[in-house]
Amino acid sequence: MAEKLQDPDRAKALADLTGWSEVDGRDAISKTFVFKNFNEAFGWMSRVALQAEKLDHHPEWSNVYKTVNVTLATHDVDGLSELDIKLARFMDKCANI
Ligand code: H2B
Repeated sequence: MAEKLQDPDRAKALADLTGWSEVDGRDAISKTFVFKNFNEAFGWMSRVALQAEKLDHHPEWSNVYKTVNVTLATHDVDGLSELDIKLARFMDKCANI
């Protein structure tokens, strides 16, 4: 079972991420990824989906053409856990950020 991240670990983990924002009114983080085209966006989503299954940790996301809006939170703990940080890092790595 994932554990909810608490400060100072939470603050440190968020400070190490690039381009992720805290969501208003909710213990979650979000980021908008913009790719060159739909193929790039959907290819990235496919790679992330496989990793999400492996981690048993799934993003909230939506896609319009080359843009993917992502929110990460751990529903089981109603907040952020290390799994969200792992998945955020994987998403950034796959998007070459
Ligand atoms: N994804 C996310 N983002 N949060 C969760 O708490 C979560 C999940 N729980 N994927 C997993 C699945 C859980 O429901 C299964 C039973 O392990």
